[in-house]
Amino acid sequence: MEPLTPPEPVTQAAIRIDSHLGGAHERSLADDVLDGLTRPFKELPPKHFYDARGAQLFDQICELPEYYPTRAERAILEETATELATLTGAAELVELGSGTASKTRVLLDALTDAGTLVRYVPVDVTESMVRDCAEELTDEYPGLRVHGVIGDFERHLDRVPAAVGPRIVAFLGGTIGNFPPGSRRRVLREIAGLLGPHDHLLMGTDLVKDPEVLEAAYDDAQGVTAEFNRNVLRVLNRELGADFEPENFDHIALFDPEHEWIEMRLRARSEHTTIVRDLDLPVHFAAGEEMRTEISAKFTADRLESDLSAAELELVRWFTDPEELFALTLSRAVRDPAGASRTPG
Ligand code: AVJ
Repeated sequence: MEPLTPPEPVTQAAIRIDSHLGGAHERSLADDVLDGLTRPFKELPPKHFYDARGAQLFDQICELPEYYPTRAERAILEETATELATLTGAAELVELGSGTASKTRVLLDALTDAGTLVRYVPVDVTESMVRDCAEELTDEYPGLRVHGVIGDFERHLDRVPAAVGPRIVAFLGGTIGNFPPGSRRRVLREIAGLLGPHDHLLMGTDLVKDPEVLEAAYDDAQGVTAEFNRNVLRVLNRELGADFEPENFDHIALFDPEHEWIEMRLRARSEHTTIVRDLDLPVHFAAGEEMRTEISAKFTADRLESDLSAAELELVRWFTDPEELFALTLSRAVRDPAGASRTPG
């Protein structure tokens, strides 16, 4: 029998989960559909790919031979985790878009070995992912506290709890590339707002390379990415009572060399009109009409540094894999950005 311990002044459960979705999230899907499908060039934002099936398909994508980013990023993390733990002394890892947290363990291991780890804060829109990984990680890392935030990192970053010590905010996988340049800088500025003077941002970004390699990564031979792309139509059918026939759309992935991003589109095979019942919205497609479903920006070191500095972030370290496919960067908030040059000594 365990002896009874006296009650602590504050009891600290290992897991706490806050949910900020519900009604507001559904509205954002409806708003995005209304806004995106009534334009001359139709467009849907990529965040709506990730229902349970979409999240599963994305996990399958990460295992595909053509999809190198996940493997490259993991290799860099494995190579640098010990150094990251030393550089940051982090007590806390906040992970934006945590998903299944599979790469997270590499960092949690290094922070455990360094003896600094106290808490993990996963932030993700997929509720089941946050709950499952909280259970698994508190089992795997005795003494670890998990404070999950179910929410959208474009809207709920202010719900991230106050830091318990030096913090790493991890934004892995290259997801920052989903934002076009203007909103990318806005998102980075908001993330910078999570960083105190002892904190760091650890961000993964895919790099510009041979267009054939890029396009293959987004148009795999097995057709998993095509299914992932069409899945967004299934989400609209279920959530908004639309009547899309996903098989009536072809998957397209193209590298745009001017913008340096991959574009995914769905191309209507024939002329038709879909009704989005919950919005009373008829949507007409011409034969061959294309709808943009994702951009995935590819970076150069220069472009990344200028995006970071626009968000008042400065690069501390740049890590890449031997083939320079992918980059992992550690940065911190610029201290006193306005008055820095006037401060003596
Ligand atoms: C999760 C946004 C990083 O852009 O590579 C994978 C999503 N789309 N295959 C990416 C994705 C098609 C992925 N991110």
